[in-house]
Amino acid sequence: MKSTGPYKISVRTTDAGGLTHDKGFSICDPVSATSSFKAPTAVSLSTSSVAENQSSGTTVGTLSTTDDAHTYSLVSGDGSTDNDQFSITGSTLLTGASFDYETKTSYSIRGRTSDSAGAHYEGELTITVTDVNEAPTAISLIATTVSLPSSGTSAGTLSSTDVDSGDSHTCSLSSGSSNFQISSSTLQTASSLSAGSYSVTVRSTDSGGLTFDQSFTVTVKRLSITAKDTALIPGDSDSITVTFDSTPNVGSGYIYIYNPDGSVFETFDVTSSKISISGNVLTIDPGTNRVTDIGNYYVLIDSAAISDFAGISSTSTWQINVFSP
Ligand SMILES: [Ca+2]
Ligand SMILES: [Ca+2]
Ligand SMILES: [Ca+2]
Repeated sequence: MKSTGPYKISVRTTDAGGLTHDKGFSICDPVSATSSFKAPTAVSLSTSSVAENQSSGTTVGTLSTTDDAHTYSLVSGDGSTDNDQFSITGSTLLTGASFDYETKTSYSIRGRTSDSAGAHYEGELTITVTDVNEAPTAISLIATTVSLPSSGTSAGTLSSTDVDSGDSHTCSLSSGSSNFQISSSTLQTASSLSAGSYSVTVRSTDSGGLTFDQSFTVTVKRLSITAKDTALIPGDSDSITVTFDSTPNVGSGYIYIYNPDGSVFETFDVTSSKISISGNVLTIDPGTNRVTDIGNYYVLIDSAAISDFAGISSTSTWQINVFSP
């Protein structure tokens, strides 16, 4: 194989008087001179990941190649699936959108590097999206109606929604009230509440300290009596009825009717067949037991006998006057 030069030659000129002048020249082999322009053989990126939620136009990294003096572009071909999500300015690769790690974690692009002689190289690049902690987006409360609460009565179980897989949360009371407390993930009443609607705001804090607040309305339900039988005659076989402001539900316990002298006239297990409920009306059927004494009988109801009802513990709350017909 012949040398590729450069070749050095010297040229002499001689005039008519025999005087001379020498000048040196260098000559390159035109074939080997062209072959010294090596085509680029790779395109690489200084950083190939970008955090989610960054604005469009965020720098991913700087493109480089094995040769120098290049221009870069995105071209279609193998691996160009996500070219439309990026752009190139100079040698900088920029995002063309805000990425969401939870939706898509990896993007594929195809880039071309071209040198000044028109030679080029194309390669596939993978851009990964890195996860960033995001705030919880919701808090759910399974139940929001509380029946006959005392302190510590559950108002429901709290759970948090968060796009970050596997994130953990702690709930606390953001505002609202001394009426409630949180034990583990349970919202509880902090005192005995009267019937009505209560607002409470719960804050969920994720493992990264980001928070979300959500307000709930907790309805406290307590049955109250709107009408009751208060008069009987001796030997009366009528049942005794009591009407509540909404449908009572049988719990466990007893209803007692006392004689005027304070002795027990009859005891009814609320689950027995002598107690029936139709709509808002609870009926007590004394069966064959007939009142005989003239005077004021009174009724007591255990606090747990009927759900949502506080019971009757005062002898003066519900008296039935048995009078001479
Ligand atoms: Ca996200
Ligand atoms: Ca995230
Ligand atoms: Ca989170």
